[in-house]
Amino acid sequence: MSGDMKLLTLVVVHQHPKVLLAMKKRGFGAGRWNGFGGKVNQGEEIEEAAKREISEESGIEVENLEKLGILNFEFKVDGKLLQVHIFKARDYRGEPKETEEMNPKWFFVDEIPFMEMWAADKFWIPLFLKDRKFKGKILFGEGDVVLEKNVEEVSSLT
Ligand code: 6OG
Repeated sequence: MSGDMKLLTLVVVHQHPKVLLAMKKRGFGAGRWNGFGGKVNQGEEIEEAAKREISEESGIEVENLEKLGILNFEFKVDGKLLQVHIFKARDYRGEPKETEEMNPKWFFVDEIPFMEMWAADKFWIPLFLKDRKFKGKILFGEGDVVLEKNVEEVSSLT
């Protein structure tokens, strides 16, 4: 992994036929619906970070996470590199509540608001919904448009 690649987590709760997304109210990706997540801290396990972030951002606790994807995002404008580890949660404890960072909402899987989400989401969410594992790389340009994409199903993420 390159030196300045940031490691991030993303958790989507999937209770078919619905998924739990949240409107990001501030910071990176504000104004878009997304799962919950954030930066992995120094010395922290990735899965541990994912559980911590969903708890901080929504008030719910998740125990069993299934890692389904690893995506590398590159931003042409500033050279930023992100590696996002994507997890599915099927069950949780507590009730999702609005926090300073996120406002949660359930969506039917056929009503996912892709127009108000990161532009690459439509390439991996269909795999996610089918419990398929995937890896990929996406290059974003000005205005966060997708310039290049390569997302593929894999048999194992390791
Ligand atoms: P904080 O910087 O707020 O965490 N994230 C992305 N999610 C999607 N769906 N697409 C992207 O394409 C993303 N880039 C980052 C990872 C940022 C949160 O946003 C996610 C984290 O959950 C570029 O701590």
